Amino acid sequence: MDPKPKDAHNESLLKLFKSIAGPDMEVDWMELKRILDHSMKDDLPKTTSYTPLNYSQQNADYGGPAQGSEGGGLNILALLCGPFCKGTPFESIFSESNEQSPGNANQTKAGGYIGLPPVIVEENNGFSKDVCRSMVAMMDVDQSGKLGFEEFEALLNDIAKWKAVFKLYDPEQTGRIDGFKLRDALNSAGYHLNNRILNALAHRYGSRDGKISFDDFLMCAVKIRTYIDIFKQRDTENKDVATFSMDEWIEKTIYS
Ligand SMILES: [Ca+2]
Repeated sequence: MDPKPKDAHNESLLKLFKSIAGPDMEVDWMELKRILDHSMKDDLPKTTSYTPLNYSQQNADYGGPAQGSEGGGLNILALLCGPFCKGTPFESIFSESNEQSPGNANQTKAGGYIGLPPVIVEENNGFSKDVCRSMVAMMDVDQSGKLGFEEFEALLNDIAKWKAVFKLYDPEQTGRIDGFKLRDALNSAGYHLNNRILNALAHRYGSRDGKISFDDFLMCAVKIRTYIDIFKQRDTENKDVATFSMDEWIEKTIYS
């Protein structure tokens, strides 16, 4: 038996790990984001825009860049905060925004909505903070808050496997797969889940047009893997039954 190939692979992985981790020899979520953004930027979808729900195309009038760039956020704030801010220095902020767009200004005679630009979801800033944090939390067996070499190696192995699976169902490399392919993709990754779970995952990780992007798929897979592992640690006799106290359950799942 010749252990060389594995050693060589291990050696280069250790080198990579050291360069990412720095002197503390552990990878935190920001370091993970940096390396994932760098090495997988082509696997992520580009910026995507979604047409607003109930959007009436013939009434399309974006109502000027100022409103558009706020995405209606200030109006909602005014609605929610206006009454609470009466008599405070913040009152003027909300009353100004009210003047620009009084109550029903967004609704046309035909009942269509104006002043609503398409929803733009920025997907070109790399992996989300949340995905990176979750990946660290879920692989962080010793709960140090960061990934040591073995934890990092395990994560990279999983990512490599899931990336290969994702590519199978995204042959044109758009960075997104159809939600209805999620079952097949997860089956290929070795996870056989019932319809209720698959539906929940499609709602949780899908976008408005029912697509699931690569980083969301990774998150979904990490989560499934982690929760199955937590369960199996307690289901030692393989009976599909595990027992936790509430404290234990919260402790096992909260850092995820
Ligand atoms: Ca750790």
